[in-house]
Amino acid sequence: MVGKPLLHYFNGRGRMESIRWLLAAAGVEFEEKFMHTNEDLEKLRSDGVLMFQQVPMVEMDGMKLVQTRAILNYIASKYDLYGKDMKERALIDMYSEGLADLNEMFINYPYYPSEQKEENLALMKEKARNRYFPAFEKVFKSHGQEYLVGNRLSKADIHLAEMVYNMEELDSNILAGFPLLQALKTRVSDLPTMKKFLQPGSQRKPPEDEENVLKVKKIFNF
Ligand SMILES: N[C@@H](CCC(=O)N[C@@H](CS)C(=O)NCC(=O)O)C(=O)O
Repeated sequence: MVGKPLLHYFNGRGRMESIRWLLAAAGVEFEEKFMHTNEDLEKLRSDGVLMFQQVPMVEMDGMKLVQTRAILNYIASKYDLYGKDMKERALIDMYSEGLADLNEMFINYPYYPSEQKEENLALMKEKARNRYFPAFEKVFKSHGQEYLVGNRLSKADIHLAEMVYNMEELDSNILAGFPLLQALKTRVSDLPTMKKFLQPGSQRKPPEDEENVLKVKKIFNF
């Protein structure tokens, strides 16, 4: 029997969180091995299992996968969350990359010094409200379907739902004026696999707090 995917990262959201969401959506159970210290990271490096000396790393199907997007694409291909043809895949990639740009801001902002943190927070909310959310609302409006591409669930829907959750944590009113994004959020949250993942105390990580930020800074020496 093939074992569960094993996720190597720190015990926080960061770049691994989208991987957790996608595995959950696919109904795949996974295990996690957390790095708590810089020694834990150095141990992985000296074991030679991190191709570019970086995490996330996911052990899956006999591979030791690195590079977040490569990992996401593998999971999406394997669990049929990547469209039915090249054109659908191109759209899914386009939407996912837009969300990855916003996610990059989301991942990084907790680690800035407080003044810059406030600036980045404001910029990120502005971009969500005025650039990314209107673009996705327009996609739904244009085709009137339940999911972004091909009228069936894809990785792009999962990344979008994750981002909606993230942004709502920062501004509970951010979905005002985006009824179709609200509907997507509900649809994804109601998937049986996501219900389990999203319930309190499940594998969804809490927001990065100051204590975790300090721990992460120590792990990566910055
Ligand atoms: N492009 C890579 C970036 C990975 C990355 O920057 N990982 C950070 C932790 S979130 C890391 O390992 N930093 C240590 C380093 O770069 O030496 C990906 O998407 O996986």
